Amino acid sequence: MKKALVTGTTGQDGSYLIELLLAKGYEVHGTKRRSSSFNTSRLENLSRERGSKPDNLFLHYADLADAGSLTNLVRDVQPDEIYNLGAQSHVAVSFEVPEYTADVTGVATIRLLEAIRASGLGTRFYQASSSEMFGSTPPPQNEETPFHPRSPYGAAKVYSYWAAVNYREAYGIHASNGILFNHESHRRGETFVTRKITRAVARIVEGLQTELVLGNLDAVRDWGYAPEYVEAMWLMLQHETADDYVIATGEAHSVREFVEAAFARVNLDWEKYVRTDARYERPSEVDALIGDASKAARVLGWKPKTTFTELVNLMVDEDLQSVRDERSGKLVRIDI
Ligand code: NAP
Ligand code: G4F
Repeated sequence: MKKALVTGTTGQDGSYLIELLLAKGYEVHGTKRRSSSFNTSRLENLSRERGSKPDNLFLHYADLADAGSLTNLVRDVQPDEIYNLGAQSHVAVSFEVPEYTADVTGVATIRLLEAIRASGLGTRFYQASSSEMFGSTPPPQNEETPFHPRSPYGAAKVYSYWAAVNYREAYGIHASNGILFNHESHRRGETFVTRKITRAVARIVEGLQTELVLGNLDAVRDWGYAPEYVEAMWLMLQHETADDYVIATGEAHSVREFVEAAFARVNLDWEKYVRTDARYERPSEVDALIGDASKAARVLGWKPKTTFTELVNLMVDEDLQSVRDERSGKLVRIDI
């Protein structure tokens, strides 16, 4: 049985990756952070489906800012694969907490790579790199496109990207970067723009909210469906040689188009509910990200399946269901 160690298990991607790895028969070890309130809600459906925590899932307290916690975990678990998904992942927030973001989203990658090097175990390493690294370099972006980050988050991800490349070249570690473009789902954090929109649409329909306040509606993103993107992470670590891959749909839409489609799903005119406020704009914006994932298709056989409209519809539908369940008292919180 293969063993995987995943950082960021309580996040959107972590929860989908855990499900994938468990389905493939892995023993999965995940990190979670101490929090004053429950922070494992995204893992709850695993418990709910089975009636208890899956036998092959082990959650450990660790923090990416705490080298000892990471080194001890690698030593104790002896994983075949590490997926480094943990990060301060919010671009706007990174302008408010730049040093913390540099540490957790940047330097922490070296902590994990050093733990692998010290262990001598031959553990394979996945680094959650980001299209945000391309920043102001115009689209389409692929593996050869130069980086020009536009946020402390983007700069920290560039540091981690090169750390993974360097440990591959210097020490022969099987370290791969997945340069993932935006990917969404109903498990997406509520303050990222897609989920903020679909949640607002559901709450407006249910009479719990009257307006939606956003920032820059002209930004263009390449939005895919998260469960398909974690499959690409796994494929990278199964490949004989480590390498770097762009994962994207190649289809571009503006925030305005996302808003339009989400309100259209419930037959509402978005212009009656949406206004903009400069407080949601960033000191420097990334105008357009559109990925060319042809290398991943050619080498890994990975291709996106869910279309933009399907993604918007499924997110709106799930949020409507959640709001209705919550109102009827159906949602029960279980800590895992
Ligand atoms: P997410 O939902 O924000 O999850 C981030 C995870 O990191 C959470 O589990 C969080 O724990 C954990 N974390 C934060 N600070 C930590 C710390 N100091 N120590 C340990 N864990 C910490 O992010 P996501 O959307 O799943 O993205 C996964 C990864 O892919 C991130 O590295 C992100 O930057 C990167 N990425 C995401 C996208 C995208 O479109 N989603 C695209 C490209 C790259 P808590 O739950 O306790 O906060
Ligand atoms: O949803 P967002 O916050 O995602 P962003 O900044 O593209 O970052 C996400 O994708 C990256 C991959 O490219 C990841 F690496 C990163 O971890 C994260 O998952 O914002 C998308 C766009 C931006 O241009 C933003 O300015 O939407 C615009 N926007 C407009 N109004 C807004 C809002 N963004 C947010 N979060 N909230 C708004 O009210």
